[in-house]
Amino acid sequence: MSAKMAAAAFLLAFFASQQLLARADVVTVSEARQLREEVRDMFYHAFDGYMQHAFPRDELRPLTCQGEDTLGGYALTLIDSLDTLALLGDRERFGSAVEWIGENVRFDINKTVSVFETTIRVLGGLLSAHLIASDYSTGMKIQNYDDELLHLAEDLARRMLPAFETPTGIPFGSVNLLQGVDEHESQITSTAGGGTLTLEFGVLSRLTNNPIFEQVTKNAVRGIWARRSKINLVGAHINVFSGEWTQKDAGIGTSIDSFYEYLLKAYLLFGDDEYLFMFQEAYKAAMHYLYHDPWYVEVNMNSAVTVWPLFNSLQAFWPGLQVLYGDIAPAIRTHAAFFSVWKRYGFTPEGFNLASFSIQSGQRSYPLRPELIESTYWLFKATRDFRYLDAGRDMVASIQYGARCPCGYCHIADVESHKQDDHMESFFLAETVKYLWLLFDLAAGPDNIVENGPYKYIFNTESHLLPATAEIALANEHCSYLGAFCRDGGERDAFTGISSSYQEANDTRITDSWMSSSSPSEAENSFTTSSFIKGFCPTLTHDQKFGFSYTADKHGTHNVEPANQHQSHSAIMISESLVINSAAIDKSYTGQYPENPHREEIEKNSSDEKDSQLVREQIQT
Ligand code: DMJ
Repeated sequence: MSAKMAAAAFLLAFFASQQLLARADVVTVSEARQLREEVRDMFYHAFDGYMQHAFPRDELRPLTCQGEDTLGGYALTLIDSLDTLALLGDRERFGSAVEWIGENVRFDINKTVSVFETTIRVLGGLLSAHLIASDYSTGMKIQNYDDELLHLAEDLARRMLPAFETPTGIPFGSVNLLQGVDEHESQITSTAGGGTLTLEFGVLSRLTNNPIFEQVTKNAVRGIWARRSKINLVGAHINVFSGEWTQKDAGIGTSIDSFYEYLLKAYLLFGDDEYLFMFQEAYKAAMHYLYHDPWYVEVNMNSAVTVWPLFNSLQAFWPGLQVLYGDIAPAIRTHAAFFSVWKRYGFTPEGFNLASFSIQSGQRSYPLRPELIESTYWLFKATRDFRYLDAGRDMVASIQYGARCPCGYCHIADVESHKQDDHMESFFLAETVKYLWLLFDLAAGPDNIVENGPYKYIFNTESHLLPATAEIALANEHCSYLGAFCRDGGERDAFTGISSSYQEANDTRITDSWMSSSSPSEAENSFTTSSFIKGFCPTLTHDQKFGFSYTADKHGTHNVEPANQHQSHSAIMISESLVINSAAIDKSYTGQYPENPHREEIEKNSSDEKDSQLVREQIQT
């Protein structure tokens, strides 16, 4: 079994690298311009289809040309499309959409909504559009705009605050916008659901001078992080009252993905190094226990035993995140592997089993997800390697050929038969098309506010643009685009604020020499560390961390205690038993892909009987 899986993984990786080596028909700059125009047309086919057939319902049913309410019934797709309209330079539609939303959208409605989805799509959409519409330097300022979207965003966030009233600080998954949390609301939420709120709520706090939004969401992240396992992994689902993990599979995809994303991005946007500290620890553990070059698997968060040898399509954002962190070499390899799955079917299925080398049963669909395109964009931005444009061209072709339908773009129900499904998630316009357009515009010009604009932009997980303005970010006090800027001494000025041009400041190009470094830690060693707080590249070692101490109580739970903010050395305390346990797991974990040869032994000693059962069932599947 193990040999078969290793052989399959090898073949797939080989297949992937061969495909990327075959560069016969490279996208030229003029073709990139054409592709950019084709993507613009894709946007309008879907956007106009939504406006004509579905607006003001939430989402479009693009096969039957109707609308459906999928979130709160407040024109979700229009809100999610706002900053894409601005990015495309469509002043007219952007202006009238902002005006309509300001006049018509209200959140005092008796609807129970997902805190996560409402935050990333609606709050994120409103805030990014507000920041564009209210600022001359974006080139899209709307005359007579009077902060209507900011007021709506604040009202919406206030209505979600009751969700955070839990003993752990981790919010309920859903909240009623009029009445607070329903009496029978589930106490179980996902890690991504509780840990992907900091960017939007943090921006809101900084724009309204009301710290409550930032506080509750940071508290939620601390609540999750404090319950990480002894080997620094988090599970997929947690009880927000008891703090017990109810689903202990750790991974970088489904139910967890954007928890990692927001740790790094909250640091990049706000300059709060507590997030960086958490990210570094979490990232290190993910690369140690989940990464089987070039794939990622899911493991039990306590024992590190592989439970799911599976690529799931949500994992595909990870190489993009690695670019932001500066860990480029593994990002390139993983992207190539993930793209090989796309090439095989024309789309990525929701799940692809790495053991059987086939689509995971019940996970055959492609609901127009952006993640692989997102990583393609970031890798092109970092490397300027035209193979990423080739990949983008392939993706456009697949979507045009397989997903275009009468009134928009359809989900693909089955990536083998390419049967279409009558749905178009709002993230198709917020993210999928946006990343494609950014990719080709970057190759063609570029001519957009992300690349040339007055600020660096951090993308929320729905791809909404959050600018690192002086009001939002602590300018010059942290290293934005951490890895991407830290490898080249010549570019260091870019993030200390002395950059010579905006374009340069937003440029994440890497030089060949960067490629030879396989991890940020290697690069870190070559920099002086003392000036971090003044704005040099972060090179924090554990000894330089301050702010929080992490201790384990007798249950193995990590408690977070505010430490003296002024102390200059770390206050990281790890109990002896914790060190011993981690070492034991480390030793037995050989990293052999995809099964741990000591699995049975670990399972026997593990108290997680139910998990072991799950492992067996899933491996048999
Ligand atoms: C989007 O809503 C966001 O990207 C989220 O982080 C994951 N799911 C979808 C896209 O796949």
